[in-house]
Amino acid sequence: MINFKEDKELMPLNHSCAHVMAQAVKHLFPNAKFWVGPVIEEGFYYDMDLGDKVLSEEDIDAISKEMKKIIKDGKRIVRQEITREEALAMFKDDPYKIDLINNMDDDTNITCYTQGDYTDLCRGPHVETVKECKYFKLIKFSGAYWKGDAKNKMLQRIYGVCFKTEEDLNNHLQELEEAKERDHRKIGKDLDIFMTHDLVGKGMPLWLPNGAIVRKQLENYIYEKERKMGYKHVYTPCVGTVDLYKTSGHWDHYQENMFPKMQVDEEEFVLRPMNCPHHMLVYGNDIHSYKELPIRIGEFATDFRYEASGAVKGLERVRCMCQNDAHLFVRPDQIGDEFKKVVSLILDVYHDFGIKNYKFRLSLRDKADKEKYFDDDDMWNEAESKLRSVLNELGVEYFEAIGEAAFYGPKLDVEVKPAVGPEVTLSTCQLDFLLPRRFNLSYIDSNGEKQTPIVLHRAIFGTFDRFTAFILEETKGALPLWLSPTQIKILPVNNEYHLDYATDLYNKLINLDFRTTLDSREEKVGYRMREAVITKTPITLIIGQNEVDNNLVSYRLYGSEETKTVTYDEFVTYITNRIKEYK
Ligand code: TSB
Ligand code: ZN
Repeated sequence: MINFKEDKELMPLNHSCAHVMAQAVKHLFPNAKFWVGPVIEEGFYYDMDLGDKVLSEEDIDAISKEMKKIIKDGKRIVRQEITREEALAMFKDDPYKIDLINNMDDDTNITCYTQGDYTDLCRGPHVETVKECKYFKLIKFSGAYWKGDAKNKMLQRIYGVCFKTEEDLNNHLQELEEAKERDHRKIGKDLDIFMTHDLVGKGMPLWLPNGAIVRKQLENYIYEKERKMGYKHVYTPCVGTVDLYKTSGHWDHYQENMFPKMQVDEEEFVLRPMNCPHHMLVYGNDIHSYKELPIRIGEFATDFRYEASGAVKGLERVRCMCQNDAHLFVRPDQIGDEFKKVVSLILDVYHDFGIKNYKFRLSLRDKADKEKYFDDDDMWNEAESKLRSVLNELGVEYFEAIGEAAFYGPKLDVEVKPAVGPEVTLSTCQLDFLLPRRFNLSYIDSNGEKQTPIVLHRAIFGTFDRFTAFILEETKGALPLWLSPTQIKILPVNNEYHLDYATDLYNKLINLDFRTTLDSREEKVGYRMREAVITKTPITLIIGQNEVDNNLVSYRLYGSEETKTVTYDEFVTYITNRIKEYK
């Protein structure tokens, strides 16, 4: 997808188109007041105050029409430099623009751009005439709080895109349509993976039976891998006291991302946003010798985070999530090895899921920023060079992001691109030199002295929520056999002659733990087959006379028109192998 903000030609074009849109709005709603109309990665938008008016589809159509008129009229876009006083006078009726002007630095060169009867305060750049904005489309509209703050007035926001040619616009609209089809929110609904309900709350999805199967498979899968790597799994409560989070530092540094505290008797609790503090206490429950390290404490742990209401999105960004979390307690000489194991596990998992479109981002500190980063040059230098050398050793491609490290240490994130919206982080591995100190953790070294361990925070799936969203989009809902809620659907061609055999088959497959359903509705087999395709069932068994007479199984794979006929044993071997290979 194009990034409008970074495209040298599309950026000014979309900027001008935002002005044309504002002009059209002003023609239709003369009292409209305007806040900001920037170019963003996905095109442009403009936020405006239309009084009590809430926009409808019809309004958007009317605005589009008016824009076309303005564009046809073809006025030039004229730039003008003005003084602060002139600007304040020019926009005296628009409190939003006055707010912008008042917040500008004294030395700002204030400019405005005029086309016909419309002038906007703006830094530019713009195209020459509004004529160039011919190939545009208003994409969507929504409410948006002024300055993104829920305490402020809700403004109306309209999003759009603009291109240089009709062909580019049409291609883009088609891509958007395809992305919508691939959006996990649509697939999740179509396949009954999850639902949401106002009575439960924003960003709090409910996993339906089909989704619960997928999640359980993911849990079993990663649990096995982690256990083989020596992880010990725990269960800890999804609340902690305020004091716990004061000890960890989250109370001071992470509070804006947390749900507010609640009082129970004399204790003050918060819903936990992270599991690290609990795991620190688990480690501290015993005295440890250097020989025991690394100690790897894992948990499928529920966390709550206050995500902005405009940011929550399906399963991808939620307020109640379950992390595939672990904290690895290591000695300084074990950092490299342990980090390598985590990266190898990430690669291994991505390979099993066939995930190819991702980027590793190594987040390092900005040496000049002594405020943001915990001050220990030797520690940082050593840690960063260790992480780098492990990545090079593994031949992993990555990019470095200076100034993106956490306060407590460098980290490695895996970035992926969802069908709709900006990139998100899936896996993460974060080095931490501070938290073990805050909790006074120690191990006894070979000289009998107390030392402080170092912690690696890591989540391979990130959260089950986000990972499921991602995998639904990657597969367009056609999940691999081992993950699919229903693996096999059996269709007897004619119940009178084939149902007994089909039922027998069904019982045998269920006993072997294959997720099987029997569709013996009195509908034509073609109709039932089409439905199996719509629900993206990986394997459909078609049982007719030949199968009954010769004790055979005929099957069709999702996405294929071909029917294969084999013996029951051959069929079981085939699916068993496919599941083993995560195919
Ligand atoms: C890895 N303490 C560490 C942990 O030990 C931690 O919490 N790291 S995190 O903040 O980066 O979160 C871990 C992962 O959770 C992220 O990599 C991301 O994949 C996922 N995640 C974060 N916020 C959300 C959210 N709102 N919805 C869904 N998943 C999320
Ligand atoms: Zn953690």
